[in-house]
Parts: sequence; C-alpha cells; structure tokens
Amino acid sequence: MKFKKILSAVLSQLVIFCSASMPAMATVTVTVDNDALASSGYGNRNSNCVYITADSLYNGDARITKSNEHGEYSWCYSNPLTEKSKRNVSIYAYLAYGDFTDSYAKYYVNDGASKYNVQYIGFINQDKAKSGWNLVGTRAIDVGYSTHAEVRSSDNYNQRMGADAIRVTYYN
Ligand SMILES: [Ca+2]
Repeated sequence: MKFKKILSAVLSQLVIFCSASMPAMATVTVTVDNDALASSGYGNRNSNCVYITADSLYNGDARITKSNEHGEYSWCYSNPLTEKSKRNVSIYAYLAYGDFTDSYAKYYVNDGASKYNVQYIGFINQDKAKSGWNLVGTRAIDVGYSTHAEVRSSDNYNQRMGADAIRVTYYN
C-alpha cells in the first residue's frame, strides 16, 4: 500500500516533468489545389467531379459535380507531421465560383488510424460562402498518417458541389 502511494507520487511528478519539458509542436499548414500541382508529387482522387476552368478559380481551375451524384474529391499531400498525436485540425476551402451551390458540402481529413481513414471536420454551405478562403471547421483528432483531405457532396438535387484549393492547418 505504502509502496503504491510512493509510486503514484513519483509517477505524478514524472508526468508534470514531461509536460513541462515537452517542446510545443509547430503549426503546420498544407495548401493543395485540385489536380495536384507539380510540386505536390501526389495524385488527387476524384469521383464524379468534372474539370472546369475560370479566371476566378484558384490557379484558374476546379472540379465540380452535381450534388446528388455522390461526388467526392480528395486532396493528397506528403505527410507533414513527424509523429502521431492529438492535434487541432482546421480546414479552409477556396470557393470563388457562382455554380458552387452545395448547401451541405462535408469535409474530412485523414486521421491516425490508417492512411485511408478520415474524420469529419465540418460542413460548409458553398452557396453562402464568401468568395475566397472559408474556414470549414476545426476539430481535435488523432493524426499521424495525414496524407489527404476530402469533400463529399450533400446528395441534394439541383445543387452542385465544387472542389478547388484546400488548406489544412495542424496545431496544438
Ligand atoms: Ca484550382
């Protein structure tokens, strides 16, 4: 009994020492356009989204799909994280096109379970979004593989979901 108490006291001190001496993990931001830029080195994955071009779009292009056709788009990138841990993850979507009208476009990011697994981060009404970068949401999740973000359409009729550039920020 006494030994357990001592052990527990030692352990609690150890925990305090470790938290105090751990360096803060840096904020990491990844920006990926639809259809990988030459610098990204990874192929994005597309399901039912067609390629469009317009001056207002990020790098002059984007992907679009009818929302009721189960469209999905994944932005792939090199893993910017060096360890698995719980981090806050924010997703920002670049939206600047009148035909992006999906009222419930859902965004996900890769987690620490496997390189294919994703966690829901939030949704955005693309029809009401401001022109440019929009914060979709922030959630604390277990990360580690961190090799892609994803958007899925709402399945609503008479709407269209757009996938242009995306920005993912990992921070403490
Ligand atoms: Ca683009």
